[in-house]
Amino acid sequence: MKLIRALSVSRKLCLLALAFAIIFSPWFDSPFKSVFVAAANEKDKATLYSYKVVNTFSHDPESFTQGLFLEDGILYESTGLNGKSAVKKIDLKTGKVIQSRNMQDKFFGEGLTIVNDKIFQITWRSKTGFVYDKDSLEILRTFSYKTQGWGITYDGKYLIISDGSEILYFMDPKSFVVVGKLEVYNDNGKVSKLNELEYIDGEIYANIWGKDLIARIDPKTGYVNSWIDLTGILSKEDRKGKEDVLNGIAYNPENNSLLVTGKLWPKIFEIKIIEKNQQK
Ligand SMILES: [Ca+2]
Repeated sequence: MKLIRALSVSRKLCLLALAFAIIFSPWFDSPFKSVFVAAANEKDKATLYSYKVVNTFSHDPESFTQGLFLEDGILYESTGLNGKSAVKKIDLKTGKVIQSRNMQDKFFGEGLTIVNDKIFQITWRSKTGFVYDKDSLEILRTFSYKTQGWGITYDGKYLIISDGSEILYFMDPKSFVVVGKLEVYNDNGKVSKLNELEYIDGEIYANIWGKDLIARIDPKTGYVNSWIDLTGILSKEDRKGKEDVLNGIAYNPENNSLLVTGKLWPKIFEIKIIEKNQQK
């Protein structure tokens, strides 16, 4: 299914767009698609970026990181695992937990993002999302969705949710209606296992589950414009044996850097992106 993100706020138009996509989805899976992808290759080949660590912060090695967001020097982190899931506010520089709210054992926390004065958090298999007051961490309401929940970010208008596949879902943050879906692909076909997300300056950044790799996705087409290869970022010395995969991207607008960490990683890395001038 190709881009069917409905831009109109009119529910009627959204429904029409969805109907259009459903009707024509087989057509988009036809050879026309490969022609389209080939054309995109000629114009815009994915760039491979590397990284430079500019700062290192401590990270709780017991935190099974699922979502990360930075605002005003405070790191908002969502952690997973049943019985260990929580939403935390952390002083980035000291690593000290300022405030935290544990989730019920039945919930496995996943991504989180901030929209104005509210925190939006999703869960893995419960099809349940939570809206918290950003200051008090009180639960204001819950919402539901039809897929698994992996990552979530906000583009200024819609929540964008990943479910571990190649599809990103665009959801209205007030009505919780999914207004569109985006298939993510590159020159080799669909790009799946999209996990933690961060919307930065007109692009969607996504961890690829199981890899030290971030895709930078064009939100209009779903095409992966470039990759950030984070291979080796957590050194052998920092690996004690139980660290899991990269799974946290936050953006620091103060110096245009990224903050990245992983599940049970002892460190958060502040990085600058460096072009490798290589093709993926
Ligand atoms: Ca994030």
